[in-house]
Amino acid sequence: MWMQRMPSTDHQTFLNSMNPRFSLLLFLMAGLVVAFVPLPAPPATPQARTFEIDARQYAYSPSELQVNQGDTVTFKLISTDVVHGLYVDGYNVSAEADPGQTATLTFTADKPGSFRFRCTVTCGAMHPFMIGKLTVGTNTWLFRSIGLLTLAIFGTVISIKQKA
Ligand SMILES: [Cu+2]
Repeated sequence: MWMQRMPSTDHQTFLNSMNPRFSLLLFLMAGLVVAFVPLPAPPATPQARTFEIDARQYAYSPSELQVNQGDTVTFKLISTDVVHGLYVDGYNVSAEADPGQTATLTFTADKPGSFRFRCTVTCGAMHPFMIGKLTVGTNTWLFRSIGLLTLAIFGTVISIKQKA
């Protein structure tokens, strides 16, 4: 016997007709897209940023720096005791400052990610541990987390409706 199916007029009908496993898969995929699809351009306007970094045995101060992708970054490396260097992993740029002197290093932070910077001059026993971290990022994680949160709320609502 042929049953004529009523055209679905509201979301409730559409959602109820969806296989729960299929909709779960759909949401997982949407979540992955939101989390990992690269955005074409950094949302922040590039700026010129200067950091004064004190170098002494065996630490940089500050040792953790955060810039936005595209920024023109200048490090003023100030050695306060012995000769120290600073080399940024991934960017292959470096500077070396004599005691009491300042060395300047400028580069464009065009690659996103976390990069170690390290001393290039053997300045003493703990020299290998003289490292810092430069984070070149955008604000995309904020947008991505908002997207994921929205998806999670939708997913919860749908699964509740399907159980009802
Ligand atoms: Cu050193």
